[in-house]
Amino acid sequence: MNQSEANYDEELVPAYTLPDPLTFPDGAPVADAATWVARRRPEVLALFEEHVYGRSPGRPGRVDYAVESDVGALEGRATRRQVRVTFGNGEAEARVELLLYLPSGGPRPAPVFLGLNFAGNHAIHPDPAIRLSTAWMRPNVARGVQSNRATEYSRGAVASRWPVERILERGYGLATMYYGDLDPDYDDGFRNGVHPLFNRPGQLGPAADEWGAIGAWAWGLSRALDYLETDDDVDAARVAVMGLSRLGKTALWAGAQDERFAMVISNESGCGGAALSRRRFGETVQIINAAFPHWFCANFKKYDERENNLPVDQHMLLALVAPRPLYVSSAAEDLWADPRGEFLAAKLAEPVYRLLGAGGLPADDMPGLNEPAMGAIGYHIRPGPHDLTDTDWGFFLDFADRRL
Ligand code: GTR
Repeated sequence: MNQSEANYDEELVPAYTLPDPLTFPDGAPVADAATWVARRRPEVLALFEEHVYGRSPGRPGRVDYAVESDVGALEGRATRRQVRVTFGNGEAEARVELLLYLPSGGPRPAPVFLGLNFAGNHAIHPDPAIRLSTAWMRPNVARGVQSNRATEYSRGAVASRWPVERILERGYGLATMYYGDLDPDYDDGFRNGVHPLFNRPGQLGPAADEWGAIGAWAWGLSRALDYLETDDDVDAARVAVMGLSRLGKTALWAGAQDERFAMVISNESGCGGAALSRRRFGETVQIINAAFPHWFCANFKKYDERENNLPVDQHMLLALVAPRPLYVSSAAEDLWADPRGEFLAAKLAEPVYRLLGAGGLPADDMPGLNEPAMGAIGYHIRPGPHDLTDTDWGFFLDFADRRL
């Protein structure tokens, strides 16, 4: 099934009943905040681990940071740090490059946006000092990828998605890593990236309830936060984790698991991200598992064409972020990601936010284009196709000003 064959007709969305985040499997209600925190939240998190993303390990046995810092980057606007992070377990090793910009003359320690990128750190900005990634990349002529490797032509190729100067002017830092450093985005049985660091003796790949690629990318976001906690110029208690599309799914999963993230932003994360699976609008569980068999845990394939059997739906993933500020954004032409399903999931996370005394999403129906609603939960839909744009960032920055 391809994008043109999916359902985009609201009339053809099947009738469905969603599991209730505030009801235990035996029908008992989650009556108060303490019960959510102590019993229901861990239960819901475990359901997502077992059935959707797989369980992830903790920190590896050995982590080294090699830090190179320049206080005069971007014509004096920024301090640029490039951190080579090496993970090891005595046998296997994996290397990840973290790029961090902090605003010169801004508040210290600085709050930071953290997000994975699709095309290598060198592609987010033309800054010639950014190390050119040597990692495997998906083929992409427009981004100057040749034989699965970046070239000089790749520098700044996705700069439109990362308005670095604007983020710095608003007093925030930006930290990013190439997602392929953590796990190259193809179905190879998890022989590369960080997975092998955690194989038990004789284990060749993850069990059916163990992490896939999204699990590994989200794990990497937590490891980036581990580094940020060691950096005195970063306010690690004010890190917003964000991402676009598959990396938006990843940001949500990272924010759900790791409560150190102070804010979570999903940009057009769609199926397996912010969108309700049971709506079967645009991309479905079956479609995504067929196209990307390595993203979720193997158990998730049991729900191909059987969304109603899932013990969770994606509003419950969003509820795991509560009471921390959560922002969900959609694009009007990005029907594949089901904007209405993303809005509804954000709205349906609200009862958990309210139970925790955090407020909610101040919109009863989908707001108009470029009319964000911002409470403890924020949402916007902007015109245009699937992308991460200046408009999106403007709203993320406003939301962070209010809530981070
Ligand atoms: C698509 C996929 C989406 C989304 C997107 C992306 O092919 O179907 O779920 O993740 O890729 O990450 O760009």
